[in-house]
Amino acid sequence: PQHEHEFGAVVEESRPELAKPPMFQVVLLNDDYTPMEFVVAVLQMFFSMDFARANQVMMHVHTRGKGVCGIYTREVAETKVNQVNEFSRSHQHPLLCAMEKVS
Ligand code: TYC
Repeated sequence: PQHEHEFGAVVEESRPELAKPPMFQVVLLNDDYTPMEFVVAVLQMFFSMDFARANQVMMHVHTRGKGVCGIYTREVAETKVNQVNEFSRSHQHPLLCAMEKVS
């Protein structure tokens, strides 16, 4: 709560945290056609990964079928999914990005 100090300053005290928002994993799915270099570029551009990390995650998806790109609140996750899928479609690649609620 806010408190007015005796000299007029408004002091913000700490207050209990609100309930934690639901979190969502953004995942990439493997397919047989999207070039590996394109997936690596997507991970660097939309998920701020360096080249080495992007290659690790791409190879995880390639060998395991699916991989986590990041964990975000609902709106951020939705935006990432839409941006990645629109970008992939605009380059005629079938790469699929999706979101999954955590726990
Ligand atoms: N399997 C693809 C290939 O061999 C590469 C790939 C990796 C595609 C990850 C999608 O999410 C993906 N060219």
